Amino acid sequence: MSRITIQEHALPDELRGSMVEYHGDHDDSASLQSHLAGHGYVLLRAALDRDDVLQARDEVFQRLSEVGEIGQPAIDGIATGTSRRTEAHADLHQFWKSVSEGEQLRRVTHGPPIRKLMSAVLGTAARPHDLIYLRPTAPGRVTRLHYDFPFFAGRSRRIHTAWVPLGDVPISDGPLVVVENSQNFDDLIEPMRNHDFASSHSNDEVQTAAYDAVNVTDPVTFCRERGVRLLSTDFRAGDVFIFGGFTLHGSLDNNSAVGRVRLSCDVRFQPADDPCDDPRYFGDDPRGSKGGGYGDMRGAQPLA
Ligand SMILES: O=C(O)CCC(=O)C(=O)O
Repeated sequence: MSRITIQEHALPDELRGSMVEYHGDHDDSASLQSHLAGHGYVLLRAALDRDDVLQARDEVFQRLSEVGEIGQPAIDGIATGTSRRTEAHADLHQFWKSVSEGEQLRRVTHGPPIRKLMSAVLGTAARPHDLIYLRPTAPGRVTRLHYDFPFFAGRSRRIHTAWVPLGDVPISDGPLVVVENSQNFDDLIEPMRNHDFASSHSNDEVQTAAYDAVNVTDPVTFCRERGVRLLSTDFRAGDVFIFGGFTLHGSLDNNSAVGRVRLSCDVRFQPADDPCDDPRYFGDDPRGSKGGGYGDMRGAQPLA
């Protein structure tokens, strides 16, 4: 069995916990919101059609296979350790945009089932951002802990993330992780809540607010100091994990013993009635937080 690590620190058993599954009605807004408020997240099993999700996985990995990064059968997602992406595509921005806008992928991330689910969570008609973050995470890679609020605070303050595993993502492959009870860390949350990100959201400012305070030490020490655990689970294709801007999260390290790339997508939803004119997240070619849109994302860089 693979070692469980986060940012290359072994995760001791006593700091490991399982995310609490939501077993209620997926249409019951009050029940979903109460779970969200209590835990800081909602984990829904089999909320999306598994075959749809696997088709999206296949679509993405076929594109990465065409540039030599993923072996065949592509749907297995095994990294080759090589890449012809830069030779094959002069414009990495356009390449990544086209992968992120694949038809099967968008059916999962923007189709009726997830909209219905997110509308129930928000208690009002929900609208997804046009910009999505598709994350093929090769073995050895990780997402550091951060809060999302600084990125998305602006025109809407009710943005929630739907994190969608595109395939089964066991613990060994470095799925999403959340810090238990982090929705109540007022010392970290209040400065973010009180900051005026609507009028100033330069990338530096946002990155600093999202990452710096929680990464002064490593995640294991951070959790020990606060007396909390890191929560994750073995995700399956069809699951959806939902959280707001004040839940501290990142990923475990991808320690897949077979070299499998962890594939997931994070999609932001907000009330449809809130302004949707933020050029970072809406439009034909959204600029993203850093300004370079899809080309700025980690996924735009070759896997090897
Ligand atoms: O998938 C990951 O590695 C991180 C996802 C994330 O940070 C997010 O959904 O906000």
